[in-house]
Amino acid sequence: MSRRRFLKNLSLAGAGLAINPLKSAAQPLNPDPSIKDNPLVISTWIHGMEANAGAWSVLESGGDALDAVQKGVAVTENDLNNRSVGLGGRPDRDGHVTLDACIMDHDSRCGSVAFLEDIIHPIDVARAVMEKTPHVMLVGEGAQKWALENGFSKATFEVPVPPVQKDYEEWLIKSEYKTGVNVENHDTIGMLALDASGRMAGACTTSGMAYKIRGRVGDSPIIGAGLFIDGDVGGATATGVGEAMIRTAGCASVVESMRRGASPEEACYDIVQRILKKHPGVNGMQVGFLAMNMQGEYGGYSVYNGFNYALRTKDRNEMVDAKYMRTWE
Ligand code: SD4
Repeated sequence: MSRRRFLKNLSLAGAGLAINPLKSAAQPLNPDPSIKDNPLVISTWIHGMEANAGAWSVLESGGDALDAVQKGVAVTENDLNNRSVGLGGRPDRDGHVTLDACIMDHDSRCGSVAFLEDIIHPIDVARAVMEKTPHVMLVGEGAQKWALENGFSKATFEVPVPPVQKDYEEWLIKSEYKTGVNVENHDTIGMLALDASGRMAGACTTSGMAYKIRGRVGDSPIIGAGLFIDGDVGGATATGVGEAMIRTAGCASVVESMRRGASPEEACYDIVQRILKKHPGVNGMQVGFLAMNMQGEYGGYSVYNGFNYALRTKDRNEMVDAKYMRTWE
């Protein structure tokens, strides 16, 4: 039934009813669900390979999915050469690097920080918010104050890091602002892991859009937008232009599609379709989703070609190309 629904959607898209037919390069959905094999971990983009290695060190010894995703994405946060995650990221238009992150587990426990400055590992603060406060989300000055009172410290190096500061000063000359995450400009890390005991967790962390308006927060720290886990169903995470994920409650929608019987790939396809239908303004902007169900099936789908994700199981350690709706010219 669900297969028929998706095939029907595809033919509607081809007939130009759902999206611009000239731009469409919709790829057919995988007829065979991916191999069931846990523990496993998937994460966005090429830096996911190293992040997965961090997560795998926890998963392979029978560790908990929550510890695995925290340790995994922290690897990317630590990489000062990454321009969209952690303190090596690009600043807002006023020159400040502001970080967003969240974490969620099997039992719907979650923690989040947004608009956080000068802390190397926002994902650790997000987990601490989850475990030590009655709240889900802390932002800005308050989040930093709470972090400093709870054992975190400020980075002792220069932020933005010098090459980023140099780029920023060049950018200031024109101050041309594009709310863009296109195929050349992306890097947020979203990660989903299923551990040997069948428990799932996810994490997402980013420095957000380069040169954003000061105070802008994207989807990545918003539970249901950039990340969502439901231990009865599965989980999803996202990368790309966060406004599109927030408007559609993107990752929560993916999980709800899986709850109704869609495979992870079908569920990601479904939300990409909805975003294209409701937000024609995503032209030229990348949006990609990853999903995994509790059976260990996984998949991804994006607006444009070029979105890939890192996969680690006991037999596989590789990049996988996500399916996509349109080709980037
Ligand atoms: C945001 N979703 O802040 C993030 C940006 C991103 O790859 O994913 N970049 O909107």
